Amino acid sequence: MNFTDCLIEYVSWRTCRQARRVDNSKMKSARLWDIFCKVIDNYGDIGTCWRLAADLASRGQNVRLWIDDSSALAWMAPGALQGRWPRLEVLDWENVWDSAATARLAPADVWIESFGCELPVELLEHRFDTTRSNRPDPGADPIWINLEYLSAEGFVERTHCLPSPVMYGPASGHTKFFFNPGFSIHTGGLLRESGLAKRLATFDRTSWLESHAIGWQGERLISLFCYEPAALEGLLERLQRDTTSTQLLVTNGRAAAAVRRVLGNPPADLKSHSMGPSGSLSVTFLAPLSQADFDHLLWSCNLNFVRGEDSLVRAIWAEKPFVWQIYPQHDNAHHTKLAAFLQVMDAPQSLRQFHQTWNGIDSQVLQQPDLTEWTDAALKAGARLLHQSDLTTRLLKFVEQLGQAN
Ligand code: TRH
Repeated sequence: MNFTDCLIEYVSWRTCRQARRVDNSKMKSARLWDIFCKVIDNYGDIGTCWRLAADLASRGQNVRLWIDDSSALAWMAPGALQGRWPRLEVLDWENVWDSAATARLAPADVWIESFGCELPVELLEHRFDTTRSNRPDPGADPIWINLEYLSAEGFVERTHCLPSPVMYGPASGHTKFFFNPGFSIHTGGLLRESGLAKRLATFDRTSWLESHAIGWQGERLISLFCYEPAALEGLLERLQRDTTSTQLLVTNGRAAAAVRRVLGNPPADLKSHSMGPSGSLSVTFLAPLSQADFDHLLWSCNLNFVRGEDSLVRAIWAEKPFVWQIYPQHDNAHHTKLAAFLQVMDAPQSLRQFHQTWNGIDSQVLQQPDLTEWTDAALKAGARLLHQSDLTTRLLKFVEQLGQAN
């Protein structure tokens, strides 16, 4: 496709997008979705893809999650690898490359290519190569969605839903569509499953803490999910000196390793540690939690430190104050992304300053958290966002529109 063709396609798509409404009488209720996920590092890619897969399946869609390293699902979504989640199947990415295995599978109605993971050539050949005898029905090409990372920056609205024509390779001439998660009604929105409000309203903090063997005497609880912030030592010092006693609940993995380093690398089996005058700060190291229990952790705490995009969204829905450590990028692009998010949050100055220091954008002594002001900001932003429809609802509608246009 040359540049003029692209332009024509773009203009006709924009016009179409403004004019078309979903015809509910023609709505296709259940589709087969392939979600493709490559784990780069950390848990964000798999965490988001699994959450989307589970949410789609809970709404009656049939979903296959293709993933190159599914090991984290063992604790993040117990039963997922054993096929115990209805309408949801986890498949090994390596098999996508095996055209014989792929040919045996029913062709999907929708492809979700997550976070630029690039679909394997063999799969594209199988689906689009007109010379192949076993090619699935060419009239039923998949609706191809490019799922992007969450951001509050301006480009998210501008590029949401835009077509991205494929210019070369076996899929040349076909079109993917951007789907951008975001914080406004002109974006793809935020993942929020249907039963969340009810779960939150009936949550019992005391029993959850007991069931996880977290001894709690009514002290302030703070959760810690982070990378290796330079200000971590400053946080532990500040909490020790505070007149209010605190229990810091440290998540498994990089956060725990970072805290252990500050504590001088105590034995690996140390589960809790007290510091400061008369134990004003106690540190508890947690086992890996399921995504549901990760929510419960956030709901139990008076302040949550989160990192990456998926835990950020869960912190917003938790109705508690939170601090975000954004995933750092080499060119410091995350500074602009963080500023855009704080703007959307309408964050007070004290919270903006704390984020600057926590994210290493400045090297000030870490400030005193202002939980009253931060709680107010978190509740207001959460309430604003709750009024908007969730990501899966918007995605289903978008796919429906594209399906009707075909
Ligand atoms: O793990 P992350 O830092 O993921 C990051 C970011 O998404 C980043 O943008 C991306 O580029 C990079 O990965 C590759 O943070 P995130 O996004 O919050 O994902 C964490 C997931 O892990 C989330 O789904 C919650 C889940 N989780 C649990 O289920 N149990 C746990 O005990 C913990 C600590 C996390």
